[in-house]
Amino acid sequence: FLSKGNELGLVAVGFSGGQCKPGVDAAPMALIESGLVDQLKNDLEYDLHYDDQVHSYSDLMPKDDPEHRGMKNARAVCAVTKKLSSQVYEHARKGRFVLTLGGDHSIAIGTISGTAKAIRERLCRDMAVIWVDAHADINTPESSDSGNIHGMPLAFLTGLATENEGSPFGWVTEDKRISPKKLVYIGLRDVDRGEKKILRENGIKAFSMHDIDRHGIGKVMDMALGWIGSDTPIHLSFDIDALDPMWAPSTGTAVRGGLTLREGDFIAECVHETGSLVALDLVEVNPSLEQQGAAETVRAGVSIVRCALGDTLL
Ligand code: B3U
Ligand code: MN
Ligand code: MN
Repeated sequence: FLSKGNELGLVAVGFSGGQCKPGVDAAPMALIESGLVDQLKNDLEYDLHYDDQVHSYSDLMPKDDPEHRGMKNARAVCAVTKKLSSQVYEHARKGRFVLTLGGDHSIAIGTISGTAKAIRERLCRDMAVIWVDAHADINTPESSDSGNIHGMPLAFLTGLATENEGSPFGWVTEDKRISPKKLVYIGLRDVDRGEKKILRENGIKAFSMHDIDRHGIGKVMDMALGWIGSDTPIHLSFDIDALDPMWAPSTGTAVRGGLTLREGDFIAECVHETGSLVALDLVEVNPSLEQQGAAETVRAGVSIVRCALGDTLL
């Protein structure tokens, strides 16, 4: 009921302004060159829709981008995510599955706002988000120590941080947001003190690495999907740093003690099996870091996308 046949909208967002390390902008190209698009077309039989001109977003970059509420590059992130939001919305509105290749995680402001609005209009449903990450990415501009917007997307998307019309993120209005009750985390292990308070006070569902150790990933997926409930459209936002650096070393803020490659794939497979997945983001692959590990990090990313899109072993 959710997506129309095998139609897939692909959006490549080589954007790195949500954090300070260059290189994450090269990820979409690296993922595509390693065969991702061919595999989606030939092995998984998707009908791909790219945007006719591959958008570089560079024409959107402001010349002057002073700090705003302590946020770095607020106007650049705003310009890219606002454009991205309408690209994703257009795909989702037509019933296509939307695959977005990042880019740092600030781009989720664009992707999730786009799908949330389209799903609301098309299916009259509130969408759920599964956020797989070592980090909670829910700092408000005020609670953030770094000022990096890739640590804040969920604050804007849930309405815990808001801006007035005319300010950079004033365009993220109610119709483009999700409820904090419809957000589920998997893989957390590096959460700021202010973020823990936000999670507690808003009753946000989170499965940390501790929970995965205690229950196993199978039980955790049952609980995560049970919390969301059946027949709820799901947007999966997958930060490659959820995986242990053993499997995905080439990422901006690697944290040890993470998911195995199989646990990451398993999460993607379980979400696919619900039949309710409407969109996937794959973010924070940075092929310029840890030269040795770049190829295997890209490979891990390709594998997660394939699993989420219905690749089966048997
Ligand atoms: N919570 C920290 C660190 C961080 C968030 N996301 C990543 N790192 N990748 C922050 O900057 O908000
Ligand atoms: Mn993240
Ligand atoms: Mn992260």
